[in-house]
Amino acid sequence: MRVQDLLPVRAVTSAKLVNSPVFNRMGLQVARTYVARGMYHLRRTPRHPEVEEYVDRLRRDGMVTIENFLPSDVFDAVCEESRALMDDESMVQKRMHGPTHYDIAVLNRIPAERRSAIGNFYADPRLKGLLECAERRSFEMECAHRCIERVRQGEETTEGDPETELHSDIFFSTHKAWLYLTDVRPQDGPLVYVPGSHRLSRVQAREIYRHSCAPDTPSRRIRQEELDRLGLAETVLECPRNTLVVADVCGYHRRSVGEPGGERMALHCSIRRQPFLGFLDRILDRRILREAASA
Ligand SMILES: O=C(O)CCC(=O)C(=O)O
Ligand SMILES: [Fe+2]
Repeated sequence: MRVQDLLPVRAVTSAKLVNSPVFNRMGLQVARTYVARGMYHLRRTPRHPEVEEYVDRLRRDGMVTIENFLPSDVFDAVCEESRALMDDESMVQKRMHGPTHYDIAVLNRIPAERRSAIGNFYADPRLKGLLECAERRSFEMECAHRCIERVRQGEETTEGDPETELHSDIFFSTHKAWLYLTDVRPQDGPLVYVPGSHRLSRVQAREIYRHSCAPDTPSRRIRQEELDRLGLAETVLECPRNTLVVADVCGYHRRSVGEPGGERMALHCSIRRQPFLGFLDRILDRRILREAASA
């Protein structure tokens, strides 16, 4: 057994669940959730006045969209570079999520000279500011999971795309961002988010408890009945190209079902820091930065 699989280790790290029916029945997952959310709110937020308005919206709704994020010449260069990389089979990792083709090109594996325009997006101080305020901590963008992402809708299969079920990724505030490089229309399977679902309520705590006692999937699936009780509703993030979306994915979301042939492409970025032991991130980050410097 690996150290990270031990119960006491899982309990204090970012593991989605602790695999102990006994401790979960005693309320461990609910306790982890309350403590992680409490610690999140107690952390001092780095100051980035230039994105204050967006951070306020993100705090209120759990998500924010910013249209025309990049100047058009920078955006065009980003699109051209991204297309060339996604057309190069040697750069792309392909996966199927049920009928959905999910292709990514991981930024750290792309030679620096082939991602100079893309690099401008990830180095944009507004992106870093927004994510740091969202996470309430500072970090280096190089340590986030960054990739070019292409989501293509395939023909219906017996097995559905699990991402199309409304879910919460994880029990603590964790952020994902997408800069859409293509217009996102209903047939392209836009992201759907439930504004306000990132706030922990008693109704949610009860559902978190129920799920932890008999987890069918690591990321909790949300039933319509729960939304009704919370009085919350879904928003479909249909949007024009060059829109930035940042979402707290402990809030409820899903990928909507598009139509075969529908496609969307984005520069994606996912932050998953430790909810309790921030120093572990700093140790890992140092290693990532060292490796990047020696590559
Ligand atoms: O593809 C999407 O829009 C969202 C998929 C999802 O659930 C996630 O990235 O956590
Ligand atoms: Fe998700």
